Amino acid sequence: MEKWRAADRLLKFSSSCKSKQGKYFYSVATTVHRNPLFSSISPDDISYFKTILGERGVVQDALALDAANTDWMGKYRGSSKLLLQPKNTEEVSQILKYCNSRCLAVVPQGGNTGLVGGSVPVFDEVIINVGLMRNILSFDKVIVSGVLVCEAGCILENLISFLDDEGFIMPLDLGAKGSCQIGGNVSTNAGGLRLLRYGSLHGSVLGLEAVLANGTVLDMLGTLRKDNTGYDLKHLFIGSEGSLGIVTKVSILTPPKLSSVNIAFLACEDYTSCQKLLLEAKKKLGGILSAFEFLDSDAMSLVLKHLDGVRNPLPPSIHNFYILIETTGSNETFDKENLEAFLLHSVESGLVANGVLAQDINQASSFWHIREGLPEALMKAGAVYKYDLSLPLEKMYDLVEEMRVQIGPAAKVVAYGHLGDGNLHLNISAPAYDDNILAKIEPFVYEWTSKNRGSISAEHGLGLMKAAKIHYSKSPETVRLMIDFDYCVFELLPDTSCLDDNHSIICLCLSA
Ligand code: 2HG
Ligand code: ZN
Repeated sequence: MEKWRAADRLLKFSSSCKSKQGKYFYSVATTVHRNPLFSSISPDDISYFKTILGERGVVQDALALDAANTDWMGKYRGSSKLLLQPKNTEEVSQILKYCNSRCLAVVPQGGNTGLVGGSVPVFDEVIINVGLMRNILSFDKVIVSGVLVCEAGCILENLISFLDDEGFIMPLDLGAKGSCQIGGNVSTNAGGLRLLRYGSLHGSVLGLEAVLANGTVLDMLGTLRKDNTGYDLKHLFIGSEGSLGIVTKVSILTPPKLSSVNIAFLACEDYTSCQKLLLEAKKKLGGILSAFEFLDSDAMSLVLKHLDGVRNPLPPSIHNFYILIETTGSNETFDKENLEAFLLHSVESGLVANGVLAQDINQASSFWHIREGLPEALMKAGAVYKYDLSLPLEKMYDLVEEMRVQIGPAAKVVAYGHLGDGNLHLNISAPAYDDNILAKIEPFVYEWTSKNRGSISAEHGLGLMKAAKIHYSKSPETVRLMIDFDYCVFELLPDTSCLDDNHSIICLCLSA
């Protein structure tokens, strides 16, 4: 049998030829082929899983499978016939050990809210959904102050409200919080709305537990701030999208909740003003600045059109850009005065054309709803091509404008994102998926990003959509090392089957 090493696996992804067993996805040259070395589920496999998980943990119901096979956007669809729902780490370990011995491909799944086709099967992989592993194991608010240890299936919003009652907050917040799970957040290194203030999960995750492909449980669930004993391997699991193992538990450092939160919704006439405003906000609001989000006028029109109950808080004239600024601090009077003075100065200096400060919590959440509702509004508008890019701030909007010229009237180019983090969400909205539109977007968008030394995935991961595009953001040597490393992990595991080809049985991503 032909032996492909990991490098060949990536080449397979980038092949554009189509065959009967290949699948074509909404991205140029992403045609993948089912690895013939993988087995198919047999009745004996089902019986075995029932002995580990009981009847309820082995799901073969068509409706449930349909949901688990399909991603949030309805864009990526697998054909798995089996969904497993382990209740603890030991069960995850037994499942993986067995799948490895039988050469059954698996896909780990969390809340299935990912946007790059990483959380659903490509073909008939066994879906391992950790959603039943949702216990909070400990919360230390006294000794180490704010260390939360929980299982991977905890829904982010539940953790947020648990911590709120304890007087703390999650360092991570994102629009999908109602469904996404912390294990998926960690596996994809989700960024979100608070990264500007609290940094990435590489900073706040203190430890984790993960299960490798052969069932080995790696206990790295430390709660220490400092630990320099050898390689800090947890970082490899943060953002590796399930390719090295399934994250089953995490420990996270959570900051104390601060009492004064203020939110302003502003309009700017040009992108240069947005950039200058960010610089000014960093200088003048410094430590209390907790979010700096932007959307352009096409994004605003779209959200007003497609989301019920959303209204523009500013007078009806259309501005070119909108900025949401949030401050979080501990001195109510001082923080509010500080933000008001900043806004006044920004209006007087011409950076801000118009603006409003939220007067109460309802108004504050209605401002956030405009920004957080954008992905849903885009879904309602029709087909959407999504690009999650890190770019140098000064170049970011040039790409949007060039893309508009490139695409013409066939589709709407909508831009928003975490301006404070240099993260653009470039969305191209069309009435239906159309190869002619796609051909205008790709590879242009990737080449442009690469040329400007940006990243083709700022916070969503590579998934199936971008696995073969990694070279646009990483040098050949770096990719080579990643592949060697991945290979090495699996090579070193005793009793690991299916290593000849597509050696990682956990071949795709655990979605947020
Ligand atoms: C957000 O920031 C998410 O709202 C989704 O990362 C981005 O819809 C997108 O492209
Ligand atoms: Zn985002």
